[in-house]
Amino acid sequence: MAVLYKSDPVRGAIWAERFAQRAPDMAFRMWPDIGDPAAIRYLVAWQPDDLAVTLPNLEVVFSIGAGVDQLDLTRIPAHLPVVRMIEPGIVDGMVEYVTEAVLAIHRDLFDYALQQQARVWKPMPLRPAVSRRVGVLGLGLLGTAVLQRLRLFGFTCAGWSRSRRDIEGVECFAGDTALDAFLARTDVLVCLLPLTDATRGLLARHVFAGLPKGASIVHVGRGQQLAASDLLDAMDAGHIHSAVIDVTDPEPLPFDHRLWIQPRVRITPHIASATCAVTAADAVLENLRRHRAGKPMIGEIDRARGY
Ligand code: NDP
Ligand code: OXD
Repeated sequence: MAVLYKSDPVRGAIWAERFAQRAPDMAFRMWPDIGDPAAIRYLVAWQPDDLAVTLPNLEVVFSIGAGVDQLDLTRIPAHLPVVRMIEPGIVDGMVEYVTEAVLAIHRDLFDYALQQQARVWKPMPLRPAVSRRVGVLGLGLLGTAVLQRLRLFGFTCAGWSRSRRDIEGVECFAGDTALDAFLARTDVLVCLLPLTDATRGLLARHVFAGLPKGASIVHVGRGQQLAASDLLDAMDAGHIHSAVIDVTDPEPLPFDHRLWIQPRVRITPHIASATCAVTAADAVLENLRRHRAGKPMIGEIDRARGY
């Protein structure tokens, strides 16, 4: 019985070592050296291409990332469970990234960077964290972890999800009908939604208009959720103050894109978080054990919902 890994080979070497230590009975194959295709029961990949169709005895497809939007679910036979990556490394990285971004916005670092360029020494009033209302779109694994950390700084926190959630110290909004009320109370909007048909293009004109004047954006979901030209228009109009953007459409962001040159936009190349090879291998090993024992796996997606 074998696992086929199709992703970054450098990290793959760490996975191979972990599997050899912790599951010596399970052969670990690294694409394109797949060996006997009939022996492969589990596939770990960012993009499986047509492997999910051609491997005759495949039992589960594991996404190497937290998101699954990069998978073409129509090319994964309906009987195969699809499992996303849930491991502590991704959570820690995202909490760090969003916390830094929210603090940079809160402490006016975009304005101070511009002042520095102009050699201007001009303190601005210091606002208490409680007066800054942070709102997170998406209250899943990552959104919840981010809010739990931001609360510790004293920010006034809220979140929005599809179904109703209950997170201590966080005002929770649910469903499309609650979106406007959520936006109206949000000074720093963080997007941690999965990309689905319902969230594609969500960060657009009406969302920016629904935020209070002077609000800022931290976008760490997926590039296709953001209408970049609407954001730039809202910034040019002075309605949105600043934006931290980790995901763009397309990636890489084209050299001549206007986002690069807007002085209150900070761009990073989709690095907000990433799986940590050791803990990711452990997460898949745990799911293999569960699957073999007939137990539910952690992170199995609902294909109908798309996440
Ligand atoms: P989860 O699946 O755990 O959570 C998703 C959340 O989004 C849930 O609360 C869900 O609502 C909510 N949601 C989904 N669709 C809608 C909708 N139409 N309306 C309102 N709420 C909705 O995902 P994670 O927290 O693990 O990850 C979120 C995303 O972060 C990933 O899909 C990926 O795109 C992105 N990501 C980005 C990374 C980066 O480096 N930039 C790294 C890792 C992930 P409900 O609770 O009701 O189900
Ligand atoms: C992920 C990502 O989904 O890296 O894991 O964006």
